[in-house]
Amino acid sequence: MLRLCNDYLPQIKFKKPSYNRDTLKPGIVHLGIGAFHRAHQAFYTDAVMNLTGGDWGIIGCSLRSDSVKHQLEPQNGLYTVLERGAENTPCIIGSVLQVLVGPENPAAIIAAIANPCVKLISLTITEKGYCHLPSSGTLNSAHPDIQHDINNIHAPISAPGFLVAGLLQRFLNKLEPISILSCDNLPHNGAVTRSVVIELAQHINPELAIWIGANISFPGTMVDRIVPATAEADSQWLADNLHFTDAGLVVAEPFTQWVIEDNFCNQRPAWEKVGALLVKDVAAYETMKLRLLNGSHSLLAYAGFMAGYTTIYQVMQDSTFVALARNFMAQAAGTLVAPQNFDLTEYQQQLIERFSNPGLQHRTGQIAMDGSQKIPQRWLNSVRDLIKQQGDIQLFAFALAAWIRYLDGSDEHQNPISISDPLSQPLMQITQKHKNNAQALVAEFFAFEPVFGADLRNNTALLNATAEWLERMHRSGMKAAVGALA
Ligand code: CS2
Repeated sequence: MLRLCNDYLPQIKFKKPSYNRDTLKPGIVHLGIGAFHRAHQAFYTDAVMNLTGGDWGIIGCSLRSDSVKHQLEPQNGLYTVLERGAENTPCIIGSVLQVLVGPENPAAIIAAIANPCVKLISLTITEKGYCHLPSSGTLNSAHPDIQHDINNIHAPISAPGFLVAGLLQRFLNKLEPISILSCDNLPHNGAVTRSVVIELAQHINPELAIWIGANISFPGTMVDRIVPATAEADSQWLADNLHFTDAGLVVAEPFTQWVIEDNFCNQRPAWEKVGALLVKDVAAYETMKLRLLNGSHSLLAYAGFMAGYTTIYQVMQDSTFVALARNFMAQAAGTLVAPQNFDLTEYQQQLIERFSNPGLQHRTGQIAMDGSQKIPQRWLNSVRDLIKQQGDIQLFAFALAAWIRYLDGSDEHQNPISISDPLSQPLMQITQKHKNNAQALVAEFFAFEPVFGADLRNNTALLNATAEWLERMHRSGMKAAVGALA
C-alpha cells in the first residue's frame, strides 16, 4: 500500500492543500509538534492558505523524541487529520515544512527562531514544558533542565531555554521582534510564558531580558479540540477505507475552537478567516474551558480509570458518571463569569456530547498523566472561589480524593498503575507513607506547596471531606463511591 507523500497527493480525492506548497517559507516555528498542534494550529494555518493563499510554512520542533520527524519527513511534511464523529472525515494538511529535533541538533532550532523570515513562535509543550511552579506560574529555577540551560544556553534542552537562545540571536542580530504564542492549557498562558522567558533571560543577559520585555508580545490563547493519541484502529480505518498509509495520522473530534488575544508584534496568518476568535481578553474563555472541560475531564479520568474504564467514551456509558460530570460542571460553573454571548448551560451540554463521541478512543490513563501540573488550574482555583462564596465543595473533595487514590499506585485489583507525572516521586511518597491513615495523608498532600500553594491546607472542611471520600473509595470501591454521590 502506498504511503502519503507529494507524489501520492494527485491521487487524493478528498480535501487536500489547494495552495502551492513549493512557495511556502518558514514563517512560524512551533515548539512541540505533537498530535494536538497538527490537529489544531497547523490545521487552521492550512485552512487559511486554502482560503486565501499565502506562504506560512511551519518549522515543527520536537524537544524530546525524533518520532514525528520519522513520521513526517518521508511524507514531505504531509499528514492526515481524521475527524471522527457521526461520520469520519479525512483531510490532508500541508502547512508543515520541516521537523527539527532538539536533542539531535539544538543549533538548528535556535537558527530557525533567529531566521529573519520567521514572524512568530507557537508552543504546545504541555503544562510541564514551561518549567514553572504550577501554584504560582513563575519559573522554577531549580528545575534540572533550567539549571542545564543557564549553563549551556547555546545547546538548551527546555522550551524556555530554546526561546531565550533564539531570542538572544535575534537581539544580537538586531532583527525585528516576533510574537510568542502559547497554546497550552494553562491559565494566563501568555503571561506565564512571558514570565518564564524573561526570568531565564535575566540569568543569561539582563539587556536581553529588557529587550524581550519591551518588544516581544506574548498573546494569551484558549485552545480546544479533543485529540486522543492515534490508535492502531485509526490507521487500520485509513488503510481499509482510503487505501494508503500515513505514519503521521492524527485523529480529532469535529469540534474545534481557538480564542486568541489580539496582541501581535509582527505578522500572523489570518486565522480569524477560518473560525478563530480574536479578542481583547481571553481570560473568561480560558477559565471557562479549564474549569469545565478540563476540570471534568480530569475527574472522569481518575474516577473512570479506577472504576476500570479505559476510555472516556466508556465512562460516559455509565449514567452515574454522567451525573457526576454534570453535577461537577454545574458546581464549577457557579464560579465563572461567562464570556460575552456565551451560554454556560449549553456549553456544559455540548461537553457531555463531546465526551460521549463513540469515534474517539481517548484513554483515561492519557488524561490522568501530569496531574500535578493540571490540577491547580482545573480544580483548585474553582475550590478557592467556592470557599470564598461559601459554596459546596463536596464534588471537588471527591475529585481530589480520586486523584490521591490514583496516586496510591495500584488499582482495585492490586495491579500496579504506571504513574506519569514530573512530581510523582514526592507525591507518591506521601501516599505510601500514610497508607492506612486518610486524614494524615490528605493533610500532608494539601501541605505540598508546588501544587496546593499555602492556603488550602488550612481548610478543614475540604480536608475532612477529601479524607472521607478517600476512605470510602478504599472501602467500597470507586463505582460505589460515585454511586453515593448520585
Ligand atoms: C485533556 C486535554 O489530556 C488532557 O488533560 O483534558 O488534552 C483536552 O482533551 C483538551 O484540552 C481539549 O481541548
